[in-house]
Amino acid sequence: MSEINTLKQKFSIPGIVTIEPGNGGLTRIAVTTRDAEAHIYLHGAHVTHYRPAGGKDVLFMSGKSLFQAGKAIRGGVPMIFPWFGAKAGDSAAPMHGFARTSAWELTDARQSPDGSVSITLELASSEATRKSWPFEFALRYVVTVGTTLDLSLETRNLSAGPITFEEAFHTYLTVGDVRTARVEGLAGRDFLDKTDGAKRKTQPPGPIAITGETDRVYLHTTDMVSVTDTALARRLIVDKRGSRTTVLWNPWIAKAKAMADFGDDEWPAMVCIETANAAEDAVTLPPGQTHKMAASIIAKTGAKGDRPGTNQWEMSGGAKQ
Ligand code: TA6
Repeated sequence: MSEINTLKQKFSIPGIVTIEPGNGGLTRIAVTTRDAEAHIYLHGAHVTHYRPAGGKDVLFMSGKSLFQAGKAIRGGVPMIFPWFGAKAGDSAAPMHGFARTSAWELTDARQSPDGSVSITLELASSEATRKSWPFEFALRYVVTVGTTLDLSLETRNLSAGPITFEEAFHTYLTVGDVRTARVEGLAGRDFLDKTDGAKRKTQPPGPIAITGETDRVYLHTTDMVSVTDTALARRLIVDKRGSRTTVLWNPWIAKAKAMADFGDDEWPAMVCIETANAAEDAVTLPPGQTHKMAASIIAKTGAKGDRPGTNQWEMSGGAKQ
């Protein structure tokens, strides 16, 4: 029996969750609830689509993305682990780690009483991962599809000693026009400016306008970030827990042209707000311990939205990691 049929038998929920061949024939989980729909590929545990009921697509997907083994999908929410960007001291290692090009295992699909659907995918260390990262680990990624898109990644250290890793939900948000969008929630934070030799700078007060290639790693920030998109008359909010880094990226014109899997004219339609632990915020985890990073992606149409620069989990009384 095919992989898809086996998975369908075990995990499908009639009318809510199905498993199907997606782009490039890659196995895709399709979730449809009264509140939203989403697509998640086993390849890279990659969320490629999330649309709240009655709303517009929240995640940007490049029309030129590849869908093939060994290649990252361009758009949606690439899963970045265990290093961010280039691997220090190993130019042959894949950018952004191996998690986004690995085959993850679907291990659970369930609907909650509130109607949201949680999909669990797992990835464990293997001969393949040890080649570039000689440590034992287990990842558990829970994607919850409802009125918000909630992502939760647990990393368990199965090694005899501590492990140090970087991680990110490299989230591509759809905007009507990045040139008129404004990003809030990062004022006063230090960042590494990757368009300027990774120089350390401090974000001035006020909303951020994107006026050129922008590639900034904001450090030691646990705050919610919002993108006010006047072109689509909505605010997209990325709230988070267990993350101390936020990355802001738009390739702009030249970089867009330089990416074969990204349309030359696609850069105005996206901005990445990445929930991460990277650079100085890399995580060091003792043996046997587990670290959790979570994000909540919220689309508010026309509303004033939440006050940026705070953490909704805290405001709702949730524990802060
Ligand atoms: O998160 C921003 C960034 O690190 C940029 O420097 C750019 O490289 C982007 O990620 C995309 O990386 P990728 O390997 O997916 O082409």
